[in-house]
Amino acid sequence: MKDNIEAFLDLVKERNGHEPEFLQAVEEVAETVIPYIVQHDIYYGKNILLRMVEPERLISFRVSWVDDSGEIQVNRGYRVQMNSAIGPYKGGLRFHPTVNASILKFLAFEQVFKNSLTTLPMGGGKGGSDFDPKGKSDNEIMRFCHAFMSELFRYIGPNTDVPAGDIGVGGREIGFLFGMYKKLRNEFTGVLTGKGQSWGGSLIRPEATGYGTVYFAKSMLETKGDSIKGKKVTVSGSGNVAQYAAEKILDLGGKVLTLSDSSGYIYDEDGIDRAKLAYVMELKNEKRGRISEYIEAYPKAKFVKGKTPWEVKCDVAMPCATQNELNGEDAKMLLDNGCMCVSEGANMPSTKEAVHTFQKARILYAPGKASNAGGVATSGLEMSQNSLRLKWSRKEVDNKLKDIMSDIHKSCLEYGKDEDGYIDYVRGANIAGFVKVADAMLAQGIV
Ligand code: NDP
Ligand code: 2IT
Repeated sequence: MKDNIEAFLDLVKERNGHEPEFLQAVEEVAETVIPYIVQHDIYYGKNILLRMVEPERLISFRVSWVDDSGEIQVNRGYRVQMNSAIGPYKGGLRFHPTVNASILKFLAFEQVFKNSLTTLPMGGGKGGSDFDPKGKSDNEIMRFCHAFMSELFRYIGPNTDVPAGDIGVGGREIGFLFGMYKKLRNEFTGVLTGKGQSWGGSLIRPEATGYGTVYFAKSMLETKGDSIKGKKVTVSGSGNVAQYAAEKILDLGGKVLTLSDSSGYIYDEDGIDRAKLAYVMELKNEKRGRISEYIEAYPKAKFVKGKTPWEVKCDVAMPCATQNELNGEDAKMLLDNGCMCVSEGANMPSTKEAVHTFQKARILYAPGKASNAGGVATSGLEMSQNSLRLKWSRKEVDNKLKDIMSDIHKSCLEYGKDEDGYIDYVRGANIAGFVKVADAMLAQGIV
């Protein structure tokens, strides 16, 4: 078995050796899915995984725009169309200076499995740009988004590829992107998700990733007869996912101790309650400030510069910022401090060492492709509403989101339960996600 996995990874490394994040994501899938393929004749010998690691299409393009001082800026735009076996490509756009082909290929690869898990008919894709939105005026953001879409529009469409938000892309950016797409195509379609409520957006989409991550943690805790109530939770990030994870933790009676951004974390021993969370939402979403400003409003809390929240004692940890933000040392600290559950809101926030540390300690650990799938699932619900030309109520969407997260949890149990009862959510999510896509690929032949 080891030989099979190594031979496969050697081949992937030969072709993508300069893409560490992509290789990390592929390795995790290969380690769990290849043993399953070897045991199942219908998948064996068909090079299905080798086909899945090669994007169906990778588009890279120039984005030129003019900043407020009249200077011409040039950024690089991308869209990775990874797999369309079970539906149109679907996945977010990330605007962050670190964006490159490796990061977007890892995200697109994860997205294929995640979207398959949602039970909805969506293929996988991801895109974005190395554009840095920090410190840009609204007008600069608009000009960049318009320039970006003036090229991307050729490759997407409501039945082809439906982008959405990710780091650095929220409601404001989706509005500008949609506006340019509509103008160029002269069509009002559901080509993007995360739209505003008055022009085709779904209720609960902004909340969905964070809520879903907490619903998933709830399902995990229930396998131990436990709940979120009374739990001390450390959350990283302070963007879209972190904010709504915090809100749902409060709804379910948990205590939120931390939030962070790329400068450091804040620790509020008394808990970040609803009023404090409302302050954070305004600070981050309206004023576009830094999390360190929290201590000006709440001086009893402390700001720890340049560090991540994993040194704070907690029962449950929810990394909701970015990839590889929680390493092996952090995992050990969490375990030493009694952490019993990790539900990932971000994509691949735990390094390989951290994942193995959690699994060895047999705590409840869910990989992002399972626990953060609520965001894209609700994007799928937005697409359905757009096709039907109607709008479901908040309650309807939230109930569907809850059902989907519970179905994802069941799929993980189906493929990830060990004989001694331990649930390997990584194996469960990878195999369940793989089977649906692989079956569709087999049915459609070698294309
Ligand atoms: P936002 O842009 O709203 O927020 C990102 C947060 O993460 C900010 O607090 C940001 O801090 C922090 N962050 C970003 N890069 C780094 C870094 N290199 N080191 C430390 N902190 C960092 O993005 P989202 O909340 O939407 O996304 C967060 C994570 O969740 C990402 O991994 C994304 O892929 C994933 N995700 C998002 C979904 C969605 O629907 N939006 C769905 C599923 C997953 P700063 O302001 O300092 O950059
Ligand atoms: O990583 C993700 O799942 C997202 N950024 C959301 C993608 C989407 O299409 O809603």
